[in-house]
Amino acid sequence: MRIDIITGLPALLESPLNDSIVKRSQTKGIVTIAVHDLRDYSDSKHRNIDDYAFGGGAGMVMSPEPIARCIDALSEKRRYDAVIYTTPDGATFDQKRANRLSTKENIIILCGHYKGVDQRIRDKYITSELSIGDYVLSGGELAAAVITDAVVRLLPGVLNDETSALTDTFQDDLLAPPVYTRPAEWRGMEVPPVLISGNGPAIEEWRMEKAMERTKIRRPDLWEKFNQQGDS
Ligand code: 6GU
Repeated sequence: MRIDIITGLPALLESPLNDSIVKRSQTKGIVTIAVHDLRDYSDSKHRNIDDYAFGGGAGMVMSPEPIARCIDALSEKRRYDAVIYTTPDGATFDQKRANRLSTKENIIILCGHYKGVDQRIRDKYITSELSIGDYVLSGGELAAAVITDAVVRLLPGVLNDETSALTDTFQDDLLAPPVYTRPAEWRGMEVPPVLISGNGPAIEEWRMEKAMERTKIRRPDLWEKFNQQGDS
């Protein structure tokens, strides 16, 4: 898979993409992530990428030309399956969307900034608009890093058995069960005995029970969805 991220603030993406699992999957050649500095596509002397909003009002708007140049240059090299724009007024990103995106070959993520991009860019280039939740960030870079991380860890070969995405919270509409590590007794608190029983099926049953209990209490919305699976 290839992910091209277009941003006015490339430094914000540096460490999230160059550490841990996302870094390792790039080293392994499973994904190529390229960050493009929008200022490199500016036609102005001061490398401006934004301008005043027509009609007035506070806040700058990202200019269309640098973005169009960047997307056009990329599109000459390969065909893109999706051109995503990160914006608080987009559809909420979730595990289902992560799963879907992980099957794409080439995607572009355009990071929104200031008051957003000129609407004509959204009309002409963008295939989907994504938000990572109902709160406002200073820019779309952190959202792009979140989306990239969630997608990359699903790619075949990125995770091993121990970190398998199959047991992730949300993958089956259930939260993950509690986990414990050594020591078995710590500051007077003990690990649930079943986990050190060696009884595989009993452990699985315990984990399922705890996952359901947690989901029911913490996320009644997910619990309802879980119970509707298999209905109809
Ligand atoms: Cl994608 N961008 C910004 N600026 N704020 C957000 C967001 C995106 N998702 C949630 N809040």
